[in-house]
Amino acid sequence: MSQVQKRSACPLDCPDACTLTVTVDGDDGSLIKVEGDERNPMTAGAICGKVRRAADRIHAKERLLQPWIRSQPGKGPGSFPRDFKPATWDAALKLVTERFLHIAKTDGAGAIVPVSYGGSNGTLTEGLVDERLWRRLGAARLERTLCAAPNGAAAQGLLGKMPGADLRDHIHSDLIIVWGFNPRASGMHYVSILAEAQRRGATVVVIDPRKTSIAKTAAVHLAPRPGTDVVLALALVRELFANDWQDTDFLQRHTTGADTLRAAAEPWFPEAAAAHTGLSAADIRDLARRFHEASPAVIRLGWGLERCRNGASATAAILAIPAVAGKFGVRGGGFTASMSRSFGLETESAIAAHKPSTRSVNLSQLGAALAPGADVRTAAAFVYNCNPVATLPDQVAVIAGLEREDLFTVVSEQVATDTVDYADVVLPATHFLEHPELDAGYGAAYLNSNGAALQAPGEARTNPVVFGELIARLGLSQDGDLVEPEDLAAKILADSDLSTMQREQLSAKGGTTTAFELEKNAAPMPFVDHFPRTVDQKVHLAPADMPALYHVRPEPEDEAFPLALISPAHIRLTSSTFGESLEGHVPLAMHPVDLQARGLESGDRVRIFNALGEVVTTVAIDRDAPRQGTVVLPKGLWSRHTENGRTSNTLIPDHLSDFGDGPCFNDARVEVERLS
Ligand SMILES: Nc1nc2c(c(=O)[nH]1)N[C@H]1C(S)=C(S)[C@@H](COP(=O)(O)OP(=O)(O)OC[C@H]3O[C@@H](n4cnc5c(=O)[nH]c(N)nc54)[C@H](O)[C@@H]3O)O[C@H]1N2
Ligand SMILES: Nc1nc2c(c(=O)[nH]1)N[C@H]1C(S)=C(S)[C@@H](COP(=O)(O)OP(=O)(O)OC[C@H]3O[C@@H](n4cnc5c(=O)[nH]c(N)nc54)[C@H](O)[C@@H]3O)O[C@H]1N2
Ligand SMILES: [Mo]
Repeated sequence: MSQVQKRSACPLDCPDACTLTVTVDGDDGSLIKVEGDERNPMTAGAICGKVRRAADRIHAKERLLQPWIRSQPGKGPGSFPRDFKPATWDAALKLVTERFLHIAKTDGAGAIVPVSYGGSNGTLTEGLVDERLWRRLGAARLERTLCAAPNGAAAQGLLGKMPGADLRDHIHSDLIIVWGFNPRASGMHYVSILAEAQRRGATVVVIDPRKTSIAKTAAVHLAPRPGTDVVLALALVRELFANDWQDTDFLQRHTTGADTLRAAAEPWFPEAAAAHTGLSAADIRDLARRFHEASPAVIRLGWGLERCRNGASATAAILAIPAVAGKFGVRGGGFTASMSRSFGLETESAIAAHKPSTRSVNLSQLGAALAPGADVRTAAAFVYNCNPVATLPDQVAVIAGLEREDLFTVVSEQVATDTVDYADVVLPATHFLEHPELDAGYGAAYLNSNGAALQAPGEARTNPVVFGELIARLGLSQDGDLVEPEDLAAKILADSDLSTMQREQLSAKGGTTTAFELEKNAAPMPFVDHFPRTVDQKVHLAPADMPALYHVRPEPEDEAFPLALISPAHIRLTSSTFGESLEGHVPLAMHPVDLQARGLESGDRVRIFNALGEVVTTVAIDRDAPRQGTVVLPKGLWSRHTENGRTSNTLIPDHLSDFGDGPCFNDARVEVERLS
């Protein structure tokens, strides 16, 4: 048997953007193995089990291999494939075209709602040909706020989304605060970076309501109550000013709004912050002192803390800390949040369509938009790059919307997810190894561009092909439309601000390039190589268009539901992706004292409930132990992972964050009781 090695890269929703070598059978092109390679030095040859076992998804029994059309009503669990008949692509797309044209004529095209997120997609399969279709059709505009919206609003307001320190530079740090990030599950290569930094003598501080594996090896672990980070960060800012530890020179030269920030922080003296966060005043004082004294000192900002009513304010206050303390300008100092803006990819002219002024729908409130009594009727939903039944807030409302037999729902998917049970038309989609992709990492500052490593199985088609075909069938094609992935990628790269060096590297290094200057072999540094992308290139500590920033919204307190529910990443899943291969029910993790108070023992069957609904599963004492008063049921679970088919999302309210209109997954408050 001959073997052929192909280059690829992982676009899954993870900061690490691993470069891959895919070994295929030279005769039939079938997959032999997927390995990490060295082109991206952060991958350094190692990848996670999810992608090493890519064959499990590619050949899953749940894999969709042909289009299907609903033949009888019965939307809901078990409907697929029971209520469906196999169809040709022609018949399936004909039906979609007819229904869309009819809706456009009767309700108006704004009644058609695209439902996509695309965290696990690069630029070629999300927001490109699909976006061209929705704009030209005049479909509802989707606000893709499901993740990083509060974080993004804060990073935009303060810094114009300036990328922070390169993650690999953290090995030079003396103090690293890992704040609301769990790399063991969410981006494993940072675990080795932390270990290397510790070996070199760095102090690691973890701020997380759970004692995660990195918290166990850290010098300091602070476990605040979920959603209280804004107060902790403001208290640290206050301590810096109160002790005259602020970097006055940096504040004057590189920031605006320091006085406003200082005033907002003023009420949060350590004792007040301790009462609010559940930490001790001594620990808060100690952390401020450590951050002041250490250099280089850096904050690795995760996403756990943005998912609440104060999410943008929390992110903003944390991003302000290194500016106040003057921690920039040294390698391994400052902060690292999302690195996704390292490459300035520009898609507008490849999309080639104007944004219509149709109604907008916030993905985080899809349930409300689909409700029968909604202000504007939604007549059709086209789901792709998203698994709304598993991942959106207020699951009960989302399901109620999708159950409507008068809603025409198209689902384009790789595998039969819970959402497929609510479809009218099912379209089989390609896996990332089966389509070309162009993707910038949001942790590792790498840009990957590659062709398909494998042939698509059955009749699976790539997103650009499907949306291109729909554009043609709907009569929306225009001369000069780019449709081939290679042409689209070339156009996007031509329009981007990649340097000549990066362009050369991209072709020479087999489809991967970095934000590094090769000659220097050193990553660009904030306030040395680049500056905030605000109008005056300064940090806007109190952005003019965010006047209510740092106003602390109170706890979503409810005596009947005293436990805070958080739903962090599961190590075996990527959001809900790979749910098909996770077996058994997933337990709720609880603190021993909370178990005891309810007469519960590990392994008991329980009902987790609030006013929105209930989840039935078991309880356990988890090794990533949550603090007292906080319970954990991971995100991304499928209906098969609990006894009653509901997941944490059933318990999550659909109110939005302070800025960015993001979901507030961590504002869920619940009670737990034993079932016999
Ligand atoms: N294996 C795997 N990897 C993933 C994902 C996955 O689902 N599985 N998801 C990907 C995606 S979409 C994203 S956005 C990233 C997310 O990556 P992370 O930032 O790691 O996101 P989470 O797992 O949601 O939360 C991280 C940590 O924050 C803690 N946390 C929760 N609430 C709070 C809070 O209020 N304050 C503080 N300080 N900490 C809190 C949680 O206990 C958790 O340990 O990971 C990506 N990588
Ligand atoms: N309870 C709770 N829920 C959460 C969160 C939380 O903290 N708590 N966090 C949220 C976060 S951080 C995120 S990012 C979201 C993610 O929410 P989603 O985007 O809904 O989650 P994914 O599992 O990434 O779903 C992507 C789906 O797209 C499919 N897909 C992948 N590639 C393609 C393609 O090329 N074409 C087509 N047609 N389909 C494709 C995959 O098979 C997968 O089923 O979930 C959010 N949900
Ligand atoms: Mo995410």
